[in-house]
Amino acid sequence: MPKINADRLLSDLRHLRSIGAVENGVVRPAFSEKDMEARHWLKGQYESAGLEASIDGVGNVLGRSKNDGKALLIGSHSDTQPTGGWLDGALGVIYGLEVARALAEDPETRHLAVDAVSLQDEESRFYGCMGSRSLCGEFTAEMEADAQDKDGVRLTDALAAAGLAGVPRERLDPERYVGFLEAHIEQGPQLENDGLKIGVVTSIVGLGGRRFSFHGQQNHAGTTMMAIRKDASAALYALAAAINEEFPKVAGPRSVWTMGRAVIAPGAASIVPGYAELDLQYRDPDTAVLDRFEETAARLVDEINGRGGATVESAPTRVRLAPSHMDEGMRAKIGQAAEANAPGQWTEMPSGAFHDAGVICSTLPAAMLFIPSIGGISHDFAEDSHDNDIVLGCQVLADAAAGILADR
Ligand code: HGY
Ligand code: MN
Ligand code: MN
Repeated sequence: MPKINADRLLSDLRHLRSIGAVENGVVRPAFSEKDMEARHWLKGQYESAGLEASIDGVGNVLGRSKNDGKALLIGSHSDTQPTGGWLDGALGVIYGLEVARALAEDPETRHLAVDAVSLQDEESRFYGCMGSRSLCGEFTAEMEADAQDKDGVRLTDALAAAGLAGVPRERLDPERYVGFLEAHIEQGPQLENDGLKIGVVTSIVGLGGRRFSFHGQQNHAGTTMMAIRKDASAALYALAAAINEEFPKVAGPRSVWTMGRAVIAPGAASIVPGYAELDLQYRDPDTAVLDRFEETAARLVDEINGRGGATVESAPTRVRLAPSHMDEGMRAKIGQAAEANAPGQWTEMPSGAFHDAGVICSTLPAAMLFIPSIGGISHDFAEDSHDNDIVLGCQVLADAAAGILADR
């Protein structure tokens, strides 16, 4: 079976980490100067690995094998959260590069076709999984025209600044591929807590989000009696409390919801706020639960509007991402490779994080593997994994890739 080069793998991961490094983490939001620097570096690495490489019109970096026959696409995303960890996405991108090289260096597998990819804006600066949606023909002109980041930067301007305006956009050809493999850090505590080394992903959560905008009357905090106030922040707090009260009644066993962003304006202690915003994100493996969250939120909004104080409007912050199931045959190949490399130290598990595989599975058979996250921490500068777990995960992926391609 192909042997990955551990030193080369770790050296490339550490080089990618250095692009946008801040303390122990990385700040490389989609289309930022550091993001594009990383993408141009990756394009060079793909070329050095013998792949035909390109950066498409939304920033996806694609390295295509020159070998004949159906290919396996392997990768993830190299953009990061605003305060991102060094492995979220980057692990799967560099694994794709390393697996392409390892199979090319082994006489038994050098005829097999591995394409490598770094997808764009998985972390939703403008649109969650924009790059994989674009590859699958699911990023429409309307979505693009409306897209702007939390600071009001328009996507069209970011594309132009990154030198991508008018650049052709790639589309995945289902005839070319046997499937898509994505490796990722678990971003949770299960593998580490259970003393396991590999997770074979069974399903990926679905995800929805809404932004609530509160419109009140800005006024003096001393002379405006409580009975006549139209306090936008009071309505925000009331809605947030009601969500935390009502959502558990309609939730499933793996439901999560987060209100991670709030704006209260003008944000002064002696002013009754006239405007506020609250972002809500909710996730569940079951579409029916996501529907119930949306129905409950709509009911609570109506109740707030019925009170006569500040009024609230509700709008989606993203196109909902449906729950998805990974390909059984590819999962079995990952399981066989895990058993060969880490006997008894692997498990099948659902993903509470969303991933590009959850989009690409609508176009190609897709599967994922996880490696352990130290302390289960992610989306934080403290995110990390042990070197031996990183190296083991890549070897498992290489063996799984060889197994999948051998059957094509
Ligand atoms: O939020 C997520 O699940 C992914 O890490 N962007
Ligand atoms: Mn992430
Ligand atoms: Mn990720």
